[in-house]
Amino acid sequence: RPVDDWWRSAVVYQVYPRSFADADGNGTGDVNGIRARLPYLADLGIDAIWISPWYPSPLLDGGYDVSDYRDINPMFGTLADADALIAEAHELGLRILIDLVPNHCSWEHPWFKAALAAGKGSPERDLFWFRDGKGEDGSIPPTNWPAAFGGLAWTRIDDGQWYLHLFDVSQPDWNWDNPKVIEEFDSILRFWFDRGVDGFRIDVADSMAKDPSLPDIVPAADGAVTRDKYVGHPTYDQPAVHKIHQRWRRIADEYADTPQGPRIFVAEAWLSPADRLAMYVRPNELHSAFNFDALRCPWEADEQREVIDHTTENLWAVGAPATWVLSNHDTIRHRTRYGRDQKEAGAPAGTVPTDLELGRRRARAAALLELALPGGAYVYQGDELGLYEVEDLPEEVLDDPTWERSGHTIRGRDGCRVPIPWSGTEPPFGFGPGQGQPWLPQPADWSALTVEAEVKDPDSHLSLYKEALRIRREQEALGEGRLKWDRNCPSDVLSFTRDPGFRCVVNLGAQPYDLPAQSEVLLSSEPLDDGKLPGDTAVWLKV
Ligand code: TEU
Repeated sequence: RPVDDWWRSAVVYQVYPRSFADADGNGTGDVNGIRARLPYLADLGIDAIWISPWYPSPLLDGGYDVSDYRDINPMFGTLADADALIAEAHELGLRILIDLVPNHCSWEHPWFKAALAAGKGSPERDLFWFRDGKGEDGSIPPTNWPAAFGGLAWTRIDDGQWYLHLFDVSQPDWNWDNPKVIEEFDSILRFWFDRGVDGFRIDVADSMAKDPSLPDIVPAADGAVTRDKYVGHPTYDQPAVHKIHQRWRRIADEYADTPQGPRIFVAEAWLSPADRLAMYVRPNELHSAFNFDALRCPWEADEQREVIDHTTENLWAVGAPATWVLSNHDTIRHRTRYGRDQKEAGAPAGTVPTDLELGRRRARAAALLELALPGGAYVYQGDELGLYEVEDLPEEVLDDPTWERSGHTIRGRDGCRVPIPWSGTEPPFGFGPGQGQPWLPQPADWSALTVEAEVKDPDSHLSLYKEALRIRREQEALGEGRLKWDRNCPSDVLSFTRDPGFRCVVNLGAQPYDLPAQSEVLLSSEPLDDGKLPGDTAVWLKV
């Protein structure tokens, strides 16, 4: 594969630094913890690591509330540690992507503090969205926009003005119509590119531009004001957002001829249908974008096929690769989703029953499907171990702002952020040195899901991932390219070939399926039964 195109078919491993590995024993993961585990990641067979925000932050939204874009959170380490991590990863052949959070910062960012102090109409306030309220006393918020974690997207301050925060009250939105904001982010990109990072994952890449006339959101038929991203929405997918991405692409391209090769972007934008998402990955914009339609798709053959076709058609039309993702730090882990009634797969933690054994089988099959599809793929830390969503965390440890802002009714995203079990038979499972407990408690039965336990077991989730990634590197057919569906299979079976000489068959139903005779099995997610593919099982064949 041409090295310049590595990102078109890369398997990228997402590290959530708080929960990955704790070198200094304070109960929170850190940069040196990641460094110590780089050999594990290289051995797993991934191409790159994406590290969720590691910047100074009060961690009111897990670090997506950044107070300094050019440093490392002291809880996680130092800039020198980050430099060492980048260098050591590169030596092992692993590329490093970091997280850029351009829609908002933390209320502890010095520019926001200065804006609060500077007062109405000041240039400092113009870096954010400060507005007077409506009504005689200005007590009616400027618009009806809801915030992501509950409540309104506007908060009133002492002098009577309101500021905009599409997410938490602690995350004021930057005003991207202000040239100083634009220049600041140019400089932040260069700061990290110059330190050697290979690219950025762009947080809420569809939201930076707002309709400056600040219209209300159009309520749904029942009058509810939701976060649905309809066409023409005042804060999502505004045409002006593309100008920002085009500008960043030019900056990344300035680095294309350095010995390190191209620097890239992956967009996080919960946008569908796929033709709207495709706008973000046109040749002069971002390189790739997570496909969340696949993440949201139930374990159902027709729907899976439709998402795959729709995604690839739209992305290929603009020359971009597909980028598959099954889980991340915001969603119910897919082992759990697939173990639920598929009509309620994405329901909040603790609200619907889950069959974890069924989820385990399907998650293994889904891994083989994802890694056989054309394009690149993301693996969220712990998915390679078959971790499930921890749905019964004690209320007193819940940390996600969703819990607080929903008035303690929605448990939020902590259940997919529980620290990784590395070794041993009881918590903290080698997450940190000694017996100190991590910031979120791990379930006792994760003793069977530690890296140490799974490395030894050829039938473990980890062994399946390693073998799949090994074969993926070896098979010319995998990675970028096209797929061809096999017609005439039962409706519950997805079967496709990739040239040269590769077939993937996934049985999403319950009835065993007769595999084509004389095919050589490269890998299967469960043992085959006399030439038959059992239900909820995937197989890779050489043809
Ligand atoms: O998430 C963006 C986002 O839109 C999510 O809130 C999404 O709607 C939701 O999680 C779907 O379940 C990003 C980060 O990934 C998330 O962790 C941050 O909280 C958010 O941005 C704000 O920075």
